[in-house]
Amino acid sequence: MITAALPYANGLKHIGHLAGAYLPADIYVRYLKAQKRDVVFVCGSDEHGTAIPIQATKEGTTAQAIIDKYHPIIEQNFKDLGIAFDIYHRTSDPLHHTTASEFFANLEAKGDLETKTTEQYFDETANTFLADRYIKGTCPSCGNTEAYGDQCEKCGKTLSPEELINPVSTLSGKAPIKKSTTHWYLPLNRHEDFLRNWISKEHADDWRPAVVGQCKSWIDGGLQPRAVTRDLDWGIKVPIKGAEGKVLYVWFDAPIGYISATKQWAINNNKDWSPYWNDKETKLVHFIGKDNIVFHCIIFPVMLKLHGNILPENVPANEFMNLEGDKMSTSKGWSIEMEDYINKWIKKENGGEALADCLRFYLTSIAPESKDSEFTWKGFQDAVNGELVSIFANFINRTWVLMHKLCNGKVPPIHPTLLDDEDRAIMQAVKDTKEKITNLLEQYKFRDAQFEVINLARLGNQYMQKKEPWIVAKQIGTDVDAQAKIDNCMHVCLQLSANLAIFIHPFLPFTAKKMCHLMKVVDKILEWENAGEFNLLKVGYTLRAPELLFRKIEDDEIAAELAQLKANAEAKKIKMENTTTAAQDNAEKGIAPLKPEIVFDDFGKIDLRVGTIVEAKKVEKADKLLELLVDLGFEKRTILSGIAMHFNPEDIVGKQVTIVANLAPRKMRGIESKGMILMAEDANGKLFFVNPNETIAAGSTIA
Ligand code: B3M
Ligand code: ZN
Repeated sequence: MITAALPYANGLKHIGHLAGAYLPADIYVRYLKAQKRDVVFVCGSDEHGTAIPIQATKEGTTAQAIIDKYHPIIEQNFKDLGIAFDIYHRTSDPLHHTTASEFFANLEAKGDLETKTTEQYFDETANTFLADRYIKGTCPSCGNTEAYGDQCEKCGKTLSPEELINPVSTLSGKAPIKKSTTHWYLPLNRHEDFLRNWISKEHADDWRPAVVGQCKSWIDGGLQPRAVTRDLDWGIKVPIKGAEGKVLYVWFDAPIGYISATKQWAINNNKDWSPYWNDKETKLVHFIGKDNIVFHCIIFPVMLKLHGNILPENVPANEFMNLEGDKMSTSKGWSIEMEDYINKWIKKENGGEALADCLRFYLTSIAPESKDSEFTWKGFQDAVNGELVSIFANFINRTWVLMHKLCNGKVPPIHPTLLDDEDRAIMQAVKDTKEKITNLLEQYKFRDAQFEVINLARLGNQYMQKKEPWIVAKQIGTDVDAQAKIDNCMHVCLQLSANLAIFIHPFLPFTAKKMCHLMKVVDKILEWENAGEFNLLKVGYTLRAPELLFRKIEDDEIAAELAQLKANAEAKKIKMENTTTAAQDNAEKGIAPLKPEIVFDDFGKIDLRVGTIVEAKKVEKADKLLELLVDLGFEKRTILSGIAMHFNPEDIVGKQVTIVANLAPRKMRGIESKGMILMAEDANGKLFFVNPNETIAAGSTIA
């Protein structure tokens, strides 16, 4: 059961994401499948992050519209880069909502969760609690003034809103107040012994040191109950009576998305999903980036254990990949989006898939497996030209050209009496390489494993250079063994090529496919058990004419990419400066940000009338409320208004006001309020009635 982190479906994903989770997962899965192991590889969109509705508000659209836009784009981007999920699901799917709800209800019923009522930050202007990305402030760890309520993006620290210094609402820009609310918590503190044992003892040696280290320091820092519900309207409803208006915390529902995805895959393929999550023999591996470690190594495992599922056997999290000397960041324009690479490189030319493999190759060659690494366009060019073109493709191309020239395009026979040490050394090297690559892949060392494949091709070049079949060809007629020597050399080179196809396939699937085409074989040849064999291509079999596997990357292409990167970053910087200064200016002037656009019909539904206040009195035990009787011309209505702190009842009798006349009645303090009075509020919070500039008949319409 292989999972790759579910990307938030609110924007394009960059090649750092690709290198961090999806590419290594894909390599691993292709290798397992080549071994004919029973494996399911799931991924999909994470669609409940609070960043999504916030972005929707900013862009004047809906959260649903955002996820519906990005889900298919990201799915297609992965396909174009050869990432072959068995399913790309989404957490907005009803199957996921049911799966996550049931999961929660199960834990709740067993007493594995606890409820707590606490004071939490609340935005009075927006009338909402402020969790996660709805609140910003200064990071207590690194001083970044733009840290969010769930995480500081600068230093990576996981935060709670309470830890932020000078918190402000990201909705109104105002300082929040505290208000009491009840939530469900996952009491991680109850599971400290289990976690300590499982991580620091059982997995101390087979998990990456950085993963074990991060977990240990989390556990040592003291495990606290962690809230798994939120006061929000975007997400999966908490399936409990009395929890109206609350949803599951996105990090509670998202990992359950792996299970929902498996269920959907099973439905699509007529299989049973359950063994993949419940059978003790199943090996579960999560591929993620380092910012997701605690969720996959601490929180989700506790959930899985309580729910009776299997636990991950490994979580080979990667460090980060930087870009040209700086942190990769889409919002800063300092990144290479998968979409952009695909459009600029892959889609632009015939056989562009080879360029998908070029990217895969370079990313794996600098995979940040044990420390942060760095993508540079020059490095990309060097890796492609220096290794893929001059070593790997060169060996295959020379083999194909020569076998057509010297062996009539057919696999030549082998002449055993003429086999020498060099031939035997190559055969042994293939067997050794198989063992090395297998061991490395089993240990999630993709970078070293890929290096071994190139190394084997390098040996192939050296072998051919020593044998010089093109020189031997000149002795045909004088040396009776000349053709036999050529046959042996070309036979070895061809069987080596078939082995190279098997080895390169998990890393560069498009290339392996093209090699199958050149060899005129089906991809069954790529099965791992075939590796190490020297009879993969049958003697006498006709092979296709040579075709180049890769082209060179030119200097001007690299220069253009560098220029583009700088231009993107500059453009984003200017855009950000403009929007932040505008937003800051407004916030300083006390101007609230504009709400999302509505259509005329939305406005048309509201019935606004002029009314005259005929009676006014205080509501008992409610400091803020006045009970008003308002004449609307056709009737007199009771309306409660939160203006008691601003006006004396006796001063406002006779005043004209604007009423939302068709608002559904609401009961407050046992009194039914039928409608709402519109008020204007200035930056100091002073209230003003909104009324016609002259007295007019009560009941007059406003439109
Ligand atoms: N969406 C965070 C991320 O993309 C989150 C991963 C969920 S995995 C269950 O980094
Ligand atoms: Zn920080």
